[in-house]
Amino acid sequence: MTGDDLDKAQSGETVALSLDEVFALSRSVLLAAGLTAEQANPVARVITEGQRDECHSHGLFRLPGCVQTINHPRFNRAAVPVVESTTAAVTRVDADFGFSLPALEAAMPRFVEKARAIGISVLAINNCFHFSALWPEIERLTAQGLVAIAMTPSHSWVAPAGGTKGALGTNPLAFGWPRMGADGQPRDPYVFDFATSAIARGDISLHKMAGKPLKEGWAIDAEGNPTTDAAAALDGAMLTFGGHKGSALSTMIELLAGPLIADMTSLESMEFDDGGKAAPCHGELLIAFDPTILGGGSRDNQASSERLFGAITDQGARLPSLRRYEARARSLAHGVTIPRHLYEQILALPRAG
Ligand code: NDP
Ligand code: PYC
Repeated sequence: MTGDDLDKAQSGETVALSLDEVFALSRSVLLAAGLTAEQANPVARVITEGQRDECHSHGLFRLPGCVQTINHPRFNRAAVPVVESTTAAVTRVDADFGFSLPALEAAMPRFVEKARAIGISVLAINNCFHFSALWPEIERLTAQGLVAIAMTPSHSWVAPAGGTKGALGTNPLAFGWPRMGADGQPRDPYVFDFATSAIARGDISLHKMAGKPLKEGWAIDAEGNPTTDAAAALDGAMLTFGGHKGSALSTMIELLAGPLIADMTSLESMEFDDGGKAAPCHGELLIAFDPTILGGGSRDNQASSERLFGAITDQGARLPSLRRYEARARSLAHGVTIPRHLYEQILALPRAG
């Protein structure tokens, strides 16, 4: 907790929670909403990790939306993921119309084992409701010494470059590279995880709640005019980052984590939702590489990657995830603070036990 956070907590604007309290609160709300413990535990863990790393759009803020998702008629509260080992490189897991995270957990051992055995492993998650940031799963893979990529569509809230209506999702893309310190000990991995929209939709909602204007270039209103008003943006369409480049990258994610793995695009996910305002339901694609096999040991991949990271940081630029790692250290030492209105919104939800 920073000094500023402490002031706000003392003035009553925010509420201080330990990480154990964040997990217990999340779990009890998810159980009361009707999830099994097998579904609730991985979801509560990722919400806690999001709050711990001060990723406010994907921490406790997501809990009311998870309850809304669980109450959607197409959500399966008793979902049991089914893992299918398709080829030497490919694993598929059917999430059974539950959340993505329990399916990922069920498939993870086989996914990792295949990367270790043949150097590359592809995991297709199907039929999953998806609300979470991708870096927690990327970090699970880098912790095993693997290089990893993950991507997923969402709902069609985002206009393509040159267009005026939602056709693409906010489609996150995440990448992780494991790092070793000079002492041979693992250090925080290089990880980026970003929406291919100019900003995550969750952040637009947070701007609306805080009454803050959006940056120019993030969104257009329902008539297709540029807007910095969060409510108008939520009714209109978001824009991709980087113009036509983000638009193409987002389209690639639609194709790879949609039709390629026989799952829904963001357009189809939005139709499937049928106005229920649940988290998007679709597929997710993950790829893991074992650097010891791909590099064949012919070159010190850590020395050259560290040289590259040094060339970035030595000129004052920062690596992605540094903000998160600093927030994590703070939260592990002192817990987190959340806005009181969010805490009260969560306390108003039914809780188990
Ligand atoms: P941001 O734009 O805030 O950050 C994107 C990435 O860039 C992060 O890895 C961040 O690291 C890094 N970064 C930010 N600023 C800098 C900088 N100055 N120098 C170097 N690196 C920097 O995130 P988004 O709004 O695009 O996305 C937020 C989250 O939303 C993601 O975790 C994503 O997975 C999630 N999301 C999930 C969706 C889903 O369907 N499940 C859909 C869309 C988004 P750091 O965190 O350390 O700042
Ligand atoms: O913030 O864009 C977003 C988002 C969509 C699904 C989960 N998060």
